[in-house]
Amino acid sequence: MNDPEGGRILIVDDDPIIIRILASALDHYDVLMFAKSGAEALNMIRQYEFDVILLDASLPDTDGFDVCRQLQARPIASEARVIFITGRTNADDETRALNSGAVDFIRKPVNVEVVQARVRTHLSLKLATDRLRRQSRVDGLTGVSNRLELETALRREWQTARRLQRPVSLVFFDIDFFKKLNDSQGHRMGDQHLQTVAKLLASAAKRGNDLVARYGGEEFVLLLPGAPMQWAASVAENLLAELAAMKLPHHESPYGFVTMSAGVASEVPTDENYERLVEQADQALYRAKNNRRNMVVK
Ligand code: GH3
Ligand code: MG
Ligand code: MG
Ligand code: MG
Repeated sequence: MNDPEGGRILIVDDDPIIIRILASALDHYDVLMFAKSGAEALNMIRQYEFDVILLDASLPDTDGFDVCRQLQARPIASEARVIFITGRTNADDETRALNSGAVDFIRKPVNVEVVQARVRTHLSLKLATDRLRRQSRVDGLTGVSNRLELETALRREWQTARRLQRPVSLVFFDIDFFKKLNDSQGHRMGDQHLQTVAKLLASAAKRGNDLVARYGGEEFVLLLPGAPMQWAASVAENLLAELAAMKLPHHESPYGFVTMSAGVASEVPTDENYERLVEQADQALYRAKNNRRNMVVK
């Protein structure tokens, strides 16, 4: 089995000899850091994201079990895989380690090849899980977020906005006469247009928590937390104008080129019901479609 690409590893041990042995066994990984106490380890874990943590059970200030339990309480750091390394011979320790959230347990004196093999296995699993999690949030064709990710983000931003009493805006976009575009230019060309539109919308998601998602076939959503209605509407107007200016040919459309319609909704949350915002944006889009299309309705 090959060593996986990447890998950020933290070694926690108060014994400098052990640190030296493990460091040279694992020096081919991207990031290798060391901590000599529980406090030092927790401090590093607060600052950096590790994939695998090799954790000594006996530390000067606390024990590894306690460090491991504290790790589980942190949402990000808890994803690091913890492997205990200990000189203790007590059989209960192995159970305690596994029950406190560790994935593996190695006894001292360490066999370097065993450490390498176990780190390799756990790191591969961790990186594969990360990859799958990333993929599960992204739309395969366009690379923007998928609907599931939009719903997660919207729920989170709705709560934040409710606490801060600021608006959340949502814009629904739908490409006009897309079925006719597919029929006349072929599905592959249709796919390319979807990618073009996704890229255009992504360019408008400028701030940290802005998000673009593909909501369905040729329907996209732009989530703009903290943006008032007028701001979201003008972002939408600009995007429609930019798409129209590309003049992507569409002979079955009365416009002669590819256009899209948009519906905007904005609200300062007063309750839990974020779905209302989705319905309002969707209804505004529907009005744009029943009007002349290639327009923004709010
Ligand atoms: P309107 O202006 O009212 O929005 O009309 P429309 O034709 O765009 O809307 P309609 O909902 O009738 O058609 C959407 C089309 O989008 C139908 C479907 O074949 C196409 N579509 C959905 N997903 C994909 C995809 O992944 N790739 C391609 N090429 N086409 C898709
Ligand atoms: Mg120790
Ligand atoms: Mg459409
Ligand atoms: Mg549609």
